[in-house]
Amino acid sequence: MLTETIIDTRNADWTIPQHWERFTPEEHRVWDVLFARQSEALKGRAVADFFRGLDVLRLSRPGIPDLEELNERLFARTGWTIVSVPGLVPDDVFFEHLSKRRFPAGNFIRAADSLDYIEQPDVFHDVFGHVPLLAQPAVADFMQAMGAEGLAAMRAGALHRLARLYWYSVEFGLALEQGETRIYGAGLLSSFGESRFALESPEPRRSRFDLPQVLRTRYRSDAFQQAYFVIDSFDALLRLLNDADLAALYEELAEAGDLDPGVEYLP
Ligand code: HBI
Ligand code: FE
Repeated sequence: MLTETIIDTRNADWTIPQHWERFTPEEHRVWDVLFARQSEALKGRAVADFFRGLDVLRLSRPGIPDLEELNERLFARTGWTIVSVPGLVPDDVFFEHLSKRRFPAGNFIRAADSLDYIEQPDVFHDVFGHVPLLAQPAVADFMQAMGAEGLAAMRAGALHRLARLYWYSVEFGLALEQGETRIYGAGLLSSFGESRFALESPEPRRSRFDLPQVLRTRYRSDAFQQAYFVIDSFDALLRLLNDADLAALYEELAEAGDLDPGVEYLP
């Protein structure tokens, strides 16, 4: 029998060194293919701020971004830093990072033969999907506030509600821009199929963003969404979170039932 000694080099906050030099040419190529395909797919679909932030990712070398170089640019814009983690981290660790303006990125990339399928957020989702908008000041502040609210929701036993807010904004949010609906959620920005589906399919429901409704709406993480919520602007979203008394809302909603994302809700 073979015995292996696994040396756990993880830090308490689950961060690990990126070891950029250890990515293979094949892994860098997967990033480049995804980057080119997705930048093209998002033309006319993503919010303007996404394209403004995308140059943060145009580094001196192609391939998976070297976080040291990326962080110099991102930090200069909004004070955010990307840290490497092995994959999904516990909720408290995740929110603690956000509350300190650090975004955890999975230190691996999907395989070349399954460009559209990932079980866990990889470096393409985390960096291509989240970083460009972290260069936008209102989103940068919103994400930090989500970190603090995540920790508070855990203490209040209401993490499922905060998770819905995160899901329907940060991951799958839509925004109105000059009368057109656009994508800003990272789950959409990094998905070839759902970036089209979210805007063009007649199937899903698209409602104006309403905080109590969002907090009550269930979601699926294993299929395209059946409901999307549309914000007016990032400033409006940030204001909404700053002005909300989430603890009071959680109490108020304790009696209200959950909503099915596939069913129209009439307030
Ligand atoms: N960990 N690496 C990583 N990335 C996430 O997006 C993430 C996580 N842990 C928990 C978590 N997300 C969820 O709690 C939030 O999406 C609500
Ligand atoms: Fe994400």
